[in-house]
Parts: sequence; structure tokens; C-alpha cells
Amino acid sequence: MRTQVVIIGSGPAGLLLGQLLTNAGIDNVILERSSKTHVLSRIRAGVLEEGTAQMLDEAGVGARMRQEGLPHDGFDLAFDHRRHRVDLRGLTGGKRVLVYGQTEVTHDLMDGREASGAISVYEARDVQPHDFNAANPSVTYEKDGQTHRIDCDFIAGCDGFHGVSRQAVPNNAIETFERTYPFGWLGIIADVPPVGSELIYANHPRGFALCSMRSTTRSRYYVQVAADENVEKWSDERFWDEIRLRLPRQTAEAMTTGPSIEKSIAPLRSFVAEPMRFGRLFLAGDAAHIVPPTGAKGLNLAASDVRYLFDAFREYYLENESSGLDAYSAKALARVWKAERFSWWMTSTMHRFPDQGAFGQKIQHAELDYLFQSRAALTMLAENYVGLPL
Ligand code: FAS
Ligand code: PHB
Repeated sequence: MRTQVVIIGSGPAGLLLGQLLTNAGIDNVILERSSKTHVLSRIRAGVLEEGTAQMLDEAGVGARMRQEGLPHDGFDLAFDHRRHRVDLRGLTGGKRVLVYGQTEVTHDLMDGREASGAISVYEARDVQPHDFNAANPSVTYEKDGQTHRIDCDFIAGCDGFHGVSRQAVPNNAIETFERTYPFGWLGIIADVPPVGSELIYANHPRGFALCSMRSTTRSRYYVQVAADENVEKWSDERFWDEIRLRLPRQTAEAMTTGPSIEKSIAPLRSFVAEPMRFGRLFLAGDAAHIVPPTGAKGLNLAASDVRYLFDAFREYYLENESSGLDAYSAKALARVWKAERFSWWMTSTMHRFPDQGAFGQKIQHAELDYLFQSRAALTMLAENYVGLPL
């Protein structure tokens, strides 16, 4: 079999790239190791930057997002028993974010892919990229007891942090940068109305908490836990008691609790691999970088990588120009590192670190205090949160 672009991974990055390529008449095949059901079962991000939402519109899959997504003009930071609002719209000249779960984004992209008739192979085992430093790369995989090979022009590694694409690059051709955090996020989903109309990020001596949502009837909550915490030790009751201890009293008293329909712990890390191109193999999304979810950047960075990579492929195939492909890695990394900085800053400002000590807590408090005394400081936060220009 032959195609122009093989995409490894059917998460948001792979599906969005595939949809844009197909719409532009550029032939592509997606190879995914899991089943569709498993991909859709993963509960992840919840906040879309406007640039990401516009890409979903451009891909022709934005209708349900525009109908069901919740536009948010701001969010609260809670500390010292009080909530302080960050007026995104006022601070950024009218920009906002859209609250719409990654599961729904993935659903919409899968429906679009199916309608387009483009080929996706699920439960493709042992996917392997080959000869991507030569002019004739290929990808092999196992399915139904047979080995399949696809010859192609390019390979897009959209296979996430644990994928095969980055692992296929020789160690001497790649440099990685990493910071792991001494805590994780215990998250739950419950079919109860959210405690507020906007998100609340809380800095508390007991640890960080986040009140988010998926709709006006479905809430998404998180509390910071030890990095090695066991989710089995957290009954629903223990979770609800703990998150209410970390919120201002009025907010805690207003919280509706109920049975969790999903409960899991996500580790937090900052990670970047450089470069993001290796001959005819291009990395996009979590395959190349990870951010702690505090800044709501992970899914949005995957989208901006796809923006740059799709534009480069379109220029190559439709205008016979390869400068976009040559510039992809540097252009994507420039935005990645700014999002890494913001996500690290939000995480460092809002979480309790075991070794932070009294001085560290004073610095954290001064940081938060300064934010709400300086329009310049709050504007920095707001313009990063809504998404820096593409
Ligand atoms: P993904 O990991 O989503 O998709 C990669 C795909 O490749 C998967 O379907 C995988 O099965 C497939 N794959 C892997 N190896 C393969 C192989 N060898 N062959 C074929 N296919 C292979 N971001 C936020 O903004 N907010 C959040 O709250 C948030 N929470 C998160 C919680 C968790 C537990 C995790 C892991 C991430 C979270 N993120 C969050 C970040 C997340 O949303 C990612 O940024 C987003 O999924 C990135 O999308 P992709 O790059 O497509 O990678
Ligand atoms: C979520 O709703 O899952 C969410 C929202 C904002 C974040 C992280 C996660 O920063």
C-alpha cells in the first residue's frame, strides 16, 4: 500500500492533522494501536484556546463544539480564603476560552474522519517507522495475524508520550529536557452541577485544587496528591471532604457532591524533545512535549503543532515548496517553550511542594498578591491562558 502521509496515533493531534490533510486532498492513513472505544475512554483536557476551536471549525468538525461548548470570559484564583477573578476578556481585548472536553473533541474528529472515508486502522500492533532519513520511508504494523507495510512520503508521529515515533530516533539525534513534579492530580468526573460558572484554581496549605466542568450538569474536579498516591485509597466521600477543605468556605458550602463516574490520578511532568523533525519523520503533540495540566496547554499545544505541520504539508504538496517543512521544528518549539514556561509557572505558583519551606511559601504568596495589584502581571497570566498568537 502507498500513501502520502502516514499518521501514527489517533488522538487529537493525529485526528486533526488527518482531517485537515484529507480536506486538502492530501492522502493519509492513521495507524492507532488501541481500539476506538479505548481512545474515547480516556478522560483528559477540558479547555480549548480560540485558535484550537477555529482549527476544529476549519476541519469541518466544530458544529457540536460551538453548540455545546461553554465560552468562558475568565476564571478565579483562590488563595487566603478568597477568590480573585482573572478577567480574560478585559485583559486580552476580548479573547476567551471554550470549555469542551477532549473526549468530545476526539469524538467529533472521529466522526469527521469516518464521514470523509479516509483510512484509519485501529488495534494496529507493533507499528514501526522505517527509513525516515531516506527518500522512501515506510511504516509496518501487525493486524489480523499479518504484517502490513505502507510506503509513504512522510510520517507524522502523533503517538503521545509513550509512543514509538520518538523512540525510533537514534539517541544521538535527539535532546530531551524534563522536570518531574513531586505530586500528581487526582481527578474525578461527577454528574453534578459545577460549583461555579467559571473554573476555580485554588492554592491552599493542604495542596492545590481545581474546580472545572464538562457542561452545566457535569463537573470535573482535581486535588493535588502525592506522586505515588493510590487512587484506591480515595473514596468519593474522602475526595469531596478534601476538595472542600481546600476551597474558600462559601464555595465549599455551595458545592454539590455526588457519585464519581470516573476517578484517576495523572502524573505531572514538563518534557520537551528537540528537534521535532528527523528527515521525513515529524513529531507533533505529546509525542514531542508534555506540560503539567495546570495551564490547560497540552491539548492546545498539540493543535498548534498541527497548525504548523499541516500548513507545511499543504505548501509542499500544493505549491511544491518545502520551506515550511524545514522551518516546522523551530517554529513549533518556539511556541512549545513559551507554553512550557507558563505551565511550569502556574504549577509552581499554585501547588504545595514538599521541600518549599517557609521562604518558598512566602514567595508563592507574594507572587499571587502581586498578580492582583499589577495589571501588567495579570495581563501576562491572561494572555498566556487564552493562548499566545500562532
Ligand atoms: P495522545 O496521547 O492523546 O494520543 C496519542 C495516540 O497515539 C493515542 O491514541 C495512543 O493510543 C496512540 N499510540 C501510542 N503509541 C502508539 C503506537 N506505538 N502505535 C500506534 N498508536 C500509538 N491536557 C490539558 O490541556 N488539560 C488536562 O487536564 C489534561 N489532562 C491529562 C491527563 C492525562 C492522564 C494525560 C496523559 C494527559 C492530559 N492532558 C491534559 C494532556 C492531553 O490532553 C494531551 O495534551 C493530548 O492528549 C495530546 O494529544 P496527542 O498529542 O494526540 O496525544
Ligand atoms: C479540565 O477540565 O480537565 C481542566 C481544565 C483546566 C486545566 C486542567 C484541566 O488547567
